[in-house]
Amino acid sequence: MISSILSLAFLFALLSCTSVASILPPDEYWQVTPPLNYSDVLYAGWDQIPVEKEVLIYNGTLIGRTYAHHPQLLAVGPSVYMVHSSAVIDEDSMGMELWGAMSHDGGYTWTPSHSILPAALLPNQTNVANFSYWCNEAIWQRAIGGLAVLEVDSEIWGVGETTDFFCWGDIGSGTRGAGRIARQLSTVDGMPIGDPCWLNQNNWTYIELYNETVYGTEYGMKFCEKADEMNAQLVEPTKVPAWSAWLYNDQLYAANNWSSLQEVTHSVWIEQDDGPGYWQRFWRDISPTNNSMRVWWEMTYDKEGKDWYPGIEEAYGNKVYETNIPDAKTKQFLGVLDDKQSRYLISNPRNNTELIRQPLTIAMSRGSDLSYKTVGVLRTNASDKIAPDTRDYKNQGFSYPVAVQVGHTLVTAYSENKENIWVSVVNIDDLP
Ligand SMILES: *[C@@H]1O[C@H](CO)[C@@H](O)[C@H](O)[C@H]1NC(C)=O
Ligand SMILES: *[C@@H]1O[C@H](CO)[C@@H](O)[C@H](O)[C@H]1NC(C)=O
Ligand SMILES: *[C@@H]1O[C@H](CO)[C@@H](O)[C@H](O)[C@H]1NC(C)=O
Ligand SMILES: *[C@@H]1O[C@H](CO)[C@@H](O)[C@H](O)[C@H]1NC(C)=O
Ligand SMILES: *[C@@H]1O[C@H](CO)[C@@H](O)[C@H](O)[C@H]1NC(C)=O
Ligand SMILES: *[C@@H]1O[C@H](CO)[C@@H](O)[C@H](O)[C@H]1NC(C)=O
Ligand SMILES: *[C@@H]1O[C@H](CO)[C@@H](O)[C@H](O)[C@H]1NC(C)=O
Ligand SMILES: *[C@@H]1O[C@H](CO)[C@@H](O)[C@H](O)[C@H]1NC(C)=O
Ligand SMILES: *[C@@H]1O[C@H](CO)[C@@H](O)[C@H](O)[C@H]1NC(C)=O
Ligand SMILES: CC(=O)N[C@H]1CO[C@H](CO)[C@@H](O)[C@@H]1O
Repeated sequence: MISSILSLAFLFALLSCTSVASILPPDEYWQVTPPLNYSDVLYAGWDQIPVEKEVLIYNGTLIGRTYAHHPQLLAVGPSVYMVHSSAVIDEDSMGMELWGAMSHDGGYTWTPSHSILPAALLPNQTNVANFSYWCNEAIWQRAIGGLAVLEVDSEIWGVGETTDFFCWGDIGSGTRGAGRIARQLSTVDGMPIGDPCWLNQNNWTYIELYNETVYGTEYGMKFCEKADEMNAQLVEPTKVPAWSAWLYNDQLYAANNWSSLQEVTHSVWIEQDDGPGYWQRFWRDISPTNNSMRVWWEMTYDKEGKDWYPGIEEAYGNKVYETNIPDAKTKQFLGVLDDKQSRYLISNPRNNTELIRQPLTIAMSRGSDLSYKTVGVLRTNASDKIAPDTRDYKNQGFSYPVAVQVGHTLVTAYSENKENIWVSVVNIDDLP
């Protein structure tokens, strides 16, 4: 295949000019045993990872807001903060809000989830109309998704990404990012403190009339005083978020100039005995047709990550290569344990065209072996009672994983059927 010949040429070029040893060819990353068993629809042939606790943070049906995805986590000592998106019916639909909860005990118990960034609606709009209504009326839908939780000067801030949908007439349909909105969270109960404020805006912010929503009329469209500090964190390789206005408004293609990529993972640092260290991360293939159903791979020697996205925002010229890691075309999460040696990939490693997002698994790559050799099931067998949406975008399964280590446990969060938000606490010793 042309793409693998090119990636081998690229790797060979790296080897010959820097004489490093431990760069694993991307198509050798997935070496788990036993291999994926496609006949085992729930477990894919793998064992369940023991979990210390499963906590339902947000029950969409119970709350009457049946859409929820994009959880994000931050741990500060034993406190864990979460933000996630919450919409009344549909994915990324008019009035989607940032919600969140917090735990004081390493993820075992949580406050009820509550609204952090209110719906961005014009005075004549409500968030209850369905997706087709807004499309038929040719009205922009302003939606806010979960992006990050940050600590700045001992303050905790929840950050949402605007993801605004258009769907009418000659312009077709798509998403435009209008910037990031943040709000400080109480370290006592996770509730919002003070007004929401912006980390960045662009021309869409005003075209979509955010200035005539509560963000203008009540909160004055103001930038956060600490916007520079937060923006600086959000370009650090270990913190670059999965989404951005640029990723929504433009395209980022892989090295084959064809595969459309989004939802970049955080980076992990790889030390080498016989060469310089480097950052490594993965991307999700979001190509609407001819999707590779594979995870995509990227690396850089630049310690500050200035020579790749988001330091560079270019559609072409990105050195991102296809791996052999199977993928259900869903968001994944890459992290490293506090030992700095054990890399974990939380994903739906099953290339099913039915878009059933289970099992949700954790695969491990340990020490100098960069391949993923062991894998276990974090969660599977999602409820088949799914509250209806009007976009047909809901999928059975567990998706949008994130994780953070707290002491000797890995606190993970994910969405069930894009409507419930769960946390699973896993003892590090129980990882596969
Ligand atoms: C694959 O899964 C199916 C269904 O669970 C099972 O019957 C079969 O024995 C498994 N195959 C292997 C090789 O384990
Ligand atoms: C969510 O709440 C609904 C309504 O009370 C209930 O039927 C459902 O079982 C709950 N879901 C979970 C996962 O507990
Ligand atoms: C609300 O007002 C805007 C202009 O401010 C208009 O474009 C829109 O059609 C109106 N109706 C709804 C339901 O948004
Ligand atoms: C917004 O700005 C981008 C470039 O920054 C440009 O491509 C786009 O056309 C602009 N949109 C409008 C409606 O002016
Ligand atoms: C909001 O911004 C738009 C675009 O710049 C402008 O046309 C409109 O007058 C503004 N609304 C208010 C209330 O300032
Ligand atoms: C992709 O496009 C770049 C120019 O932007 C070119 O240098 C490169 O050879 C192309 N790669 C493939 C696989 O076509
Ligand atoms: C599908 O993708 C492959 C690369 O992964 C490319 O070679 C092929 O031309 C693509 N097919 C179509 C129909 O675009
Ligand atoms: C899957 O869940 C259903 C109920 O939701 C239960 O009846 C069934 O036993 C579960 N299957 C497995 C293999 O756990
Ligand atoms: C969406 O809402 C409209 C009323 O505004 C209704 O006629 C239509 O059936 C709804 N569509 C779906 C798929 O629920
Ligand atoms: C490329 C790839 O991983 N293909 C697999 C996709 O899933 C089918 C089963 O549904 C496997 O047979 C393929 O090998």
